Amino acid sequence: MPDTETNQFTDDPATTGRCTATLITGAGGEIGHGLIEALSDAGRTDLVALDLRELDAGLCRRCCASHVVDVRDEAGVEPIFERYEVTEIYHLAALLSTTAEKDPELAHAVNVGGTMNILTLAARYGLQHNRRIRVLFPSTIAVYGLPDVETRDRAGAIREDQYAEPATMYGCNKRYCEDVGRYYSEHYRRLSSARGDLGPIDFRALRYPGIISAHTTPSGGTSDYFPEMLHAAARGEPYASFVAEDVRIPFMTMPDAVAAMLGLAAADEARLTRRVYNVTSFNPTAGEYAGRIRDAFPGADLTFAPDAARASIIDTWPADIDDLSARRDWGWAPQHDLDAAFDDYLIPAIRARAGA
Ligand code: AKB
Repeated sequence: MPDTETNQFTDDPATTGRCTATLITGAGGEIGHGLIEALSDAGRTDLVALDLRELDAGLCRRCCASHVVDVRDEAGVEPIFERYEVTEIYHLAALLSTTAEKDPELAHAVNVGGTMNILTLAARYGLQHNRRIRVLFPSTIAVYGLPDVETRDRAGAIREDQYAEPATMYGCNKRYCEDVGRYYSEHYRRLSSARGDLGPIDFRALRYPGIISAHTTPSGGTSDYFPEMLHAAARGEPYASFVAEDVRIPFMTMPDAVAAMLGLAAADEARLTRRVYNVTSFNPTAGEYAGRIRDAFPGADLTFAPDAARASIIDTWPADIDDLSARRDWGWAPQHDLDAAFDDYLIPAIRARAGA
């Protein structure tokens, strides 16, 4: 896969020595948009973006370079590590749960093969340059596999060590990547006489719930019903939800999802009691979302036409997750509860965009 680089800076790293870089894979995706905006607004000038497609111009201007590269192609990704002194990686490239169920083998190649390439290169170049690269990884509530709806509804808020038996390819992919990330951080090459107390990378992961953005709509996820419903109503279009009114899973806003990843990245490793953390904020039913959306957009044509197959995915996910470990270890706390999500973020941002 050709690597077409768009370098915003004249001081080409190849001639002036290796610039440090914060690598963001899947940069053009939903979380990538929010993360690049937050990092560049915070003054970071070392953002190197990777995606399968060119970044939009606004995002590209916030990065010092952007590369069109397939994370499945190790030979295509490796030049990035040769060209830049990579210090931190946000590895966001992935196929989500519904897409993954349509092509499990492709999902494995992208979600696991792509992650293995990133971990392998981070370890190799980190060891070469005596730098332990920090890798931030978005895992998911899809790593949980509740055996049936009765167990799910009885279980309450799930801790990280409960029911982690995924029932989807996406969940299996993410669960494995969590484990191999921990291996690279704590157990790498156990038989090597040269191994130290810590592995060559500092891997940290968040088990994200559904994420709602005021600005973008995801694709290929099974939690997409809430963003699809909201943005259809904002456009004045009818929407039939593919999940039933009583479906309840944990959610958070995109600003909170980005803040959680930056908070975990900034945490003192010595304070972390685990490498994989739950984070969440609110968990109303799909019907409660519809009610709030109708309040904001009177007359919105929102109905429910459950897709049994997609609903069978979401029935294995928890209705709520326990994020006490994140709150205790590195001070996680969401900015938006349900009321603030609608009143302070979603509706004002959508109205402002409509006005513009
Ligand atoms: C999906 O729906 O697949 C994702 C997720 C919950 O991880 N948004």
